[in-house]
Amino acid sequence: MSNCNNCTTKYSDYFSDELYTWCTACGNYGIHAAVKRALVAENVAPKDTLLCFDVGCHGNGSDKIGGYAVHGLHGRIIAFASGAAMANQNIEVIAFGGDGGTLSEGIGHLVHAVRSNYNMTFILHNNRNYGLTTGQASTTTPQDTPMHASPDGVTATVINPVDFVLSLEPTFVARSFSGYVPHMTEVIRAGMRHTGFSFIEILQDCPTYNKATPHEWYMERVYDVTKDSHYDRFSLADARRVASISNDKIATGVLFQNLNKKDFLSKQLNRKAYTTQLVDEVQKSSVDEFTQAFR
Ligand SMILES: Cc1ncc(C[n+]2csc(CCOP(=O)(O)OP(=O)(O)O)c2C)c(N)n1
Repeated sequence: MSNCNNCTTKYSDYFSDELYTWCTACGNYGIHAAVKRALVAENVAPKDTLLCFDVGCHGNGSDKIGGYAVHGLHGRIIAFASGAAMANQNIEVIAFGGDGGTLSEGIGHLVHAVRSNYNMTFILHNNRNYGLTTGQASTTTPQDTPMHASPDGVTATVINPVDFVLSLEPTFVARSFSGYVPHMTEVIRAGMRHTGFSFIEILQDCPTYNKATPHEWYMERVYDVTKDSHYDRFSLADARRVASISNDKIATGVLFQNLNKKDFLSKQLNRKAYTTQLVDEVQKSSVDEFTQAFR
């Protein structure tokens, strides 16, 4: 599985003994497998990884994978993860969020993380609904689809996450499908290798609540646009042209990359002289001592 010569990280290093609670055929299983494969292929040991989960069905996977993990507040995981990535650039920070939490409650964090170009990878689990709270419409639910709490459908317009992020001058935008583990793995690896904010949308199966666009619907439409030799992933115009999710075709792959824009920390002139990480510079004290004051 790994393609480096001196790899020491094994797939089993990311195993967990916890019981999965996701529905049968949930896309989260495939996404977890791809994340583990990507970490192993990039030879990142669990001790060097921080996996940051938002609240949602996907977030309930936080203890189903080895390594350091954080389960944050709904919609706020990008804020936490970007801070962690800046505090210690020696760790691989990957954050996960649902379309509900990321594109409603937390949309401001997404906007500013893209603009700031924090050096981290963000994986959007786009199952086109609020899954954990039993299938309410999110910003990516197709218009007029009957959902829990909106049986007549919602009339608000839909956000296309890739199109939206492309409007913010991003440095890395990719898309994949939860039914295709090897493809997700390669896209996630590319995102991990990119310096800056890597935005990856995974179109995620939700057999329980997303009846409008089931597994077969995606299977018939997804294709890797980057296999086309005319496609230029450094062209914003090319990416915007293929961003839409039509009833016909859905482009996947690394859709856009800008290698010329520096990440947030590299642009901080006041950090130029430092050889240490931010985390080395804070005064360490016991949390116990701090909480004593409130007991
Ligand atoms: C600030 C806040 N708002 C709402 C909730 C309730 N809540 C918890 S999980 C959830 C649904 C999450 O949906 P999504 O982010 O799409 O993730 P999924 O469950 O589909 O993976 C909601 C609304 C909450 N915990 N905190």
